[in-house]
Amino acid sequence: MNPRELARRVLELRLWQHLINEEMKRGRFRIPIHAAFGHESLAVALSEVLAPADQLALTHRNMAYQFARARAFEPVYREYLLDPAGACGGRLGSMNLTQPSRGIVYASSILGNNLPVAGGLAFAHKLRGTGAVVFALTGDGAMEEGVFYETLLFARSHQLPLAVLIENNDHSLASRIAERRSPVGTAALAASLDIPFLPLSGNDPAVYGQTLARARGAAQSGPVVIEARVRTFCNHAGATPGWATDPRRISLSEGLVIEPSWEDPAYGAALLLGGEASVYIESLVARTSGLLAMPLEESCLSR
Ligand SMILES: Cc1ncc(C[n+]2csc(CCOP(=O)(O)OP(=O)(O)O)c2C)c(N)n1
Ligand SMILES: [Mg+2]
Repeated sequence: MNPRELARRVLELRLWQHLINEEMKRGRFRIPIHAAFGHESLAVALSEVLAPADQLALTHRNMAYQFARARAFEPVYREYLLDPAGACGGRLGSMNLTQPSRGIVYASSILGNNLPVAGGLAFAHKLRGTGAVVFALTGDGAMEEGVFYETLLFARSHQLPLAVLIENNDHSLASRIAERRSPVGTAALAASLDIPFLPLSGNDPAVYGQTLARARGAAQSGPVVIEARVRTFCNHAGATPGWATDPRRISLSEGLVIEPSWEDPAYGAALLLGGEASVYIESLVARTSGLLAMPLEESCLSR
């Protein structure tokens, strides 16, 4: 996919997350929802490299992947409203939302819980010889669960087609890694198990796509570990109902870009698209604004 199309997708995910966030701030949802502002380049790139039979096993912070796979705002939004017209009939909400026809077969709020499930799925693919790869997402907090190591060991022992993608945002709830544990050299840990390791940083979806395609290729003959440095722009959870101390500072009225730096995927995407960015976003807004409880402010389109 060409870089401009990738940039459009990144902005699409950013806009849709903003729309959900604005609705969250207005108390529209009865369930906790974790925004993933800052994870858009990863989600776009991973979605691009998935082959039709590949599968995704996600974490609690799965919004960017849901939108990337749905390629539409409404089914995910309606699911968050627990509307029967939602992506899963309004039965799964956010943290467990799956879209099996789009490869998302599992998502869990229990840290680390998706890893052995993904290992089992990969085992099934190996036994059946499907050629598919399972991608399991995890965080720098969730990788502290013992099952992270067990899954890698099991996957390596059986040479399973499993790609474990760590989204390292240096946060588990409000704690930084240095505050809560010793550092883990993920590359060295993977090497100790004879598992290939690939790092990601910089938020260029084209570069991410190339690396993830390499990871996918390698995973066809055994597990791989990928670690992405990511800045999550919403503290722990974004504007989650019931999270009393959430600052709820992110606002669509200040534009799609949260911070003019390469840590913000929308910054690079908007820069690449130039004047086309606002025209594209306007066309997306025209398709979604009728659904929302909130009025959309004109100002968000011009930034
Ligand atoms: C087994 C388990 N322990 C604790 C929690 C509570 N909890 C929810 S999210 C979270 C932090 C997760 O950090 P990380 O895996 O890095 O993901 P991030 O939120 O940073 O994307 C914790 C401790 C949980 N959901 N499951
Ligand atoms: Mg984290």
